[in-house]
Amino acid sequence: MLLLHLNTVDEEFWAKQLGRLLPNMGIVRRGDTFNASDIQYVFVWKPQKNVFDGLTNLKAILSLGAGVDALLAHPNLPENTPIVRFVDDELTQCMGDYVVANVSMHHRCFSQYRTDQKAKSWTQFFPPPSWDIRVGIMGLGVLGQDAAMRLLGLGYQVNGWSRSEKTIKGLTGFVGKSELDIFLAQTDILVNLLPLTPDTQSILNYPLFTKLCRTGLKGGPVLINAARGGHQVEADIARALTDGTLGAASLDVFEVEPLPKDSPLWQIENCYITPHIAAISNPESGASYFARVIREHENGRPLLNVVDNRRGY
Ligand code: NDP
Ligand code: OXD
Repeated sequence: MLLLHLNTVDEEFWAKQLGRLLPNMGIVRRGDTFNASDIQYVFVWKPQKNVFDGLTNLKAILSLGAGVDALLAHPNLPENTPIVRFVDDELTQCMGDYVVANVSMHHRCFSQYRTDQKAKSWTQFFPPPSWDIRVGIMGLGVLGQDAAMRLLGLGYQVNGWSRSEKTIKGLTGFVGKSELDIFLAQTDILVNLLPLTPDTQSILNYPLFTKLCRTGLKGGPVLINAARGGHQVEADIARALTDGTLGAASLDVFEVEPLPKDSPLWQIENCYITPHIAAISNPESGASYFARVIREHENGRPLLNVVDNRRGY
């Protein structure tokens, strides 16, 4: 039996989609009558504290989030129950779209021309070709690799930083803490697609911004963060954008969401804010992914995309 525990999304719609795809699996929602000990799979998004109470026969926890930092911090997370995270083509495509749009916007100096337009100023500056711009992607997982391929296809130079070595055609990879500074020194536009873990918490801070390359983009290096607000120190971003250490930033995620009304980031001209919308998936393709996970597992195959709880992603 599968229990749905999805907050802030249309749980009923997900239940219908999954019911259609898994006709032999009992599907229940909170409020339905069921025996907690019959639940084999629980599908969660922003779970409440009591979600796992009585679920003594769980085979897996299914996470609607691709990022599992909040789930891993759940106070009652059952030990030793595998967590399957969300990996989905539409989500990946949307994230790539977000990254490409923001890299292009900053590379082509749209914010400068917007300012000039408001001032009715005709000031010619020709942005360099994309092959002169170095984009550095932190995190070369599902989303980072896809964004890298998309940017390579547009002609950008792409570097990546990850925990383990990667061989990706056309991309220069840097590995671990010891190579972080060399990676940053070769980065004009920094894209963060790391998971939030104790190692990556607050990694986007002022000292890190000072290590980015200052010569590639006219206005200074750019930060794009579409991963988690916990990666960024917002006071440092505000300071760096104000004193020119950063030329601009595109932020989709924040330390506190929704971003509080009194955050200085709202007022900073060269800060581009979106409300955690970089990537989402529709329930049709999401349900077919989770139905496949369950179906294959019920047929004796290993679970897909299982989180390594010790690593934190
Ligand atoms: P993956 O788990 O597939 O990839 C994570 C990558 O980060 C891997 O390459 C990993 O290295 C690297 N990494 C992890 N820890 C470190 C470290 N300490 N130092 C260097 N590299 C590290 O994640 P996804 O690509 O699927 O997703 C990334 C994040 O994007 C999610 O965790 C989530 O927070 C965020 N997200 C945001 C969304 C939004 O709408 N804004 C939507 C979806 C996701 P290695 O390969 O060596 O293991
Ligand atoms: C996710 C997200 O992690 O939407 O899936 O942020």
